[in-house]
Amino acid sequence: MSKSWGNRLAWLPKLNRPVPEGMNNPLEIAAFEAETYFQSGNSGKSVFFELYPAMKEAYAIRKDGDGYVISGGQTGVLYGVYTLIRGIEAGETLPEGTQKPYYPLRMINCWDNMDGTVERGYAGRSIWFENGRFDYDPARIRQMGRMLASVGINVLCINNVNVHQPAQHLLDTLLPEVEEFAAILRPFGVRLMLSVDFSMPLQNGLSTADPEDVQVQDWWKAQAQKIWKCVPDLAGFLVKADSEHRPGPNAYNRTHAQGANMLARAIKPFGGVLVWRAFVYNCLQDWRDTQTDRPRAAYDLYQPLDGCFDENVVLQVKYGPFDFQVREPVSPLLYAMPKTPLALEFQLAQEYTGHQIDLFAMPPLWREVLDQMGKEKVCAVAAVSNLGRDGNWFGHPFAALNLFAFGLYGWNPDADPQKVIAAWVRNTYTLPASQQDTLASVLLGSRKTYEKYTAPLGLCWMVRPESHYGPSPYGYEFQAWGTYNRADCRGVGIDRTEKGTGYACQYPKEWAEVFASPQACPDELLLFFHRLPYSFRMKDGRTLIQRIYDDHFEGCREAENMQEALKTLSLPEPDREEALQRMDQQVQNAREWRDVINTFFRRFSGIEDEKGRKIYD
Ligand code: GCW
Repeated sequence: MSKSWGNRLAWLPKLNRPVPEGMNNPLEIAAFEAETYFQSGNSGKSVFFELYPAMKEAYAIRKDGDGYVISGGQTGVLYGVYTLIRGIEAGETLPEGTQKPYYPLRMINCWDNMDGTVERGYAGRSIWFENGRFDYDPARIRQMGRMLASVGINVLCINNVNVHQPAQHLLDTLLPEVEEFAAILRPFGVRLMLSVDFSMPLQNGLSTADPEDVQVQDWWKAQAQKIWKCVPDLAGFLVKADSEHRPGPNAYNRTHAQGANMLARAIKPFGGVLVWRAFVYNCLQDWRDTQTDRPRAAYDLYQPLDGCFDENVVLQVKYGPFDFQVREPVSPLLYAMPKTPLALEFQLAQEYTGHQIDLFAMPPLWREVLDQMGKEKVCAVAAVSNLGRDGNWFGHPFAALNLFAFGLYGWNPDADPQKVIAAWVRNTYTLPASQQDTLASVLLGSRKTYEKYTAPLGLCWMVRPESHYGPSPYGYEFQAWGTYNRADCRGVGIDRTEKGTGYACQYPKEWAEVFASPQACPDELLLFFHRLPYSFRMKDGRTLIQRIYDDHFEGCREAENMQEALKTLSLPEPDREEALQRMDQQVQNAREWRDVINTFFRRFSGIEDEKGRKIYD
């Protein structure tokens, strides 16, 4: 647990007065924020508002003499104030013209359980659940609302997609408390969403949860009526069905479209959106089975259903076909569902990317994903939360960057990672310019560094099973999760081309061709698509094995360099101490990865490092 910052915001420390309890109007909050900011060191500026309710989340900012005029909808004006302050802090020019979010739904998915634990949470316990009930400090929830609004995030799903009891009661007996919680976030333009359990009718006296059963349909309709009566602006439901032992329509021989549409129809009269996750695969695979290939699963299941979903269903697809790995190709499903509204799912929680101990700034990864798939393929973005009860909200003070950046990408999916990272640094710390640049460049390179010292070239799944931190190259090899590298003395990787599992054929032709050829395939995805001998020649002339050794030595050296760079920064406490302490753990982790991976591959390949560096026996 990190030292407490009290209820400080994670960025924009100049907004140092908490929004008072009872201030429930976005315009009033906007005025309060402007006053707080312009009084603290930027005096003399006045900010006027022009309200155009029809503009909703949109806004425009113009200079007016010595001050500014912000015109927009209720929430738009609030967003406008935050954009103005962020822009001044970052030294950016004001955005010109009317600003609208590119994606109407910008969702944070919290995997919070009601016992207070957070699945894959690395920032402490849940901020709002404990002991099977709501338990929170309203002032902290208001601070969270501010943070979300300050980067334009508008939906918060508050409970784990793996719905564990008593979370079902969020939909019945706990509804008044859901509304109390919703009311705190409402003025900040944040609407709640709830994860629901598909089998809920079974726990409520029905003998089936079959989506084609009229009683089941009526039960959900009645439920929806009660729910929206209590929380009139609930954004909708999020569902994980038939995945990792969660119940779903399969049990009744129904398709995912039938399952999703039944729920969507129940909530449609209230404007609810049904977000249905596409993270479905066989998690009871036999490692001896080389035909079943987990990355194929989502496409095989959902692509034939394109066009079968109701209009208020959003199919939420993880960016890669596996599971938030450091490097995966973009999920082929994102190209294959033109008639279905899709949401792109990211994971801010660093489950596979360093547990908010190792630095992993995500914007470069998102940039690649959005560029490869085309931003218009989806109508919404979602991200698994990295928030927790820790004093600094994120465990690592720099992990705040990922939530900040996610919000900005929801508005502008063309954003440049370098600019977004620089903006976060400047919005968070007052440092000499050269130190700001140092921190920004450490963050910008952090994903590449992490990638170099962990699983090589798109191989995935070399983490320790269960915890997903630290190396275990054969840890997943004989397990049921469909996560194999099949390394042996002849080579490594799985052939996913036409001659192999055929996964590469799920892509549109231009990508299928690139991925099908080891010569054309980008180096960083080589071992995702191909099984290759250690002597394979890479584009730059190195052998595959030499590239693996080089990357691991380099990645670890880069982590050591990052540590040296961070030591030179005059960050405020407790951030400095926390960042350096975590950096120390990261360096140890990087050394462990380097040595384990290099030894693993040398043992199999029998090939020495050309440069004679230390590889253990
Ligand atoms: O990455 C996996 C995680 C599970 C998670 C699942 C999912 C919520 O290991 O903890 O469950 O993904 O996305 O549903």
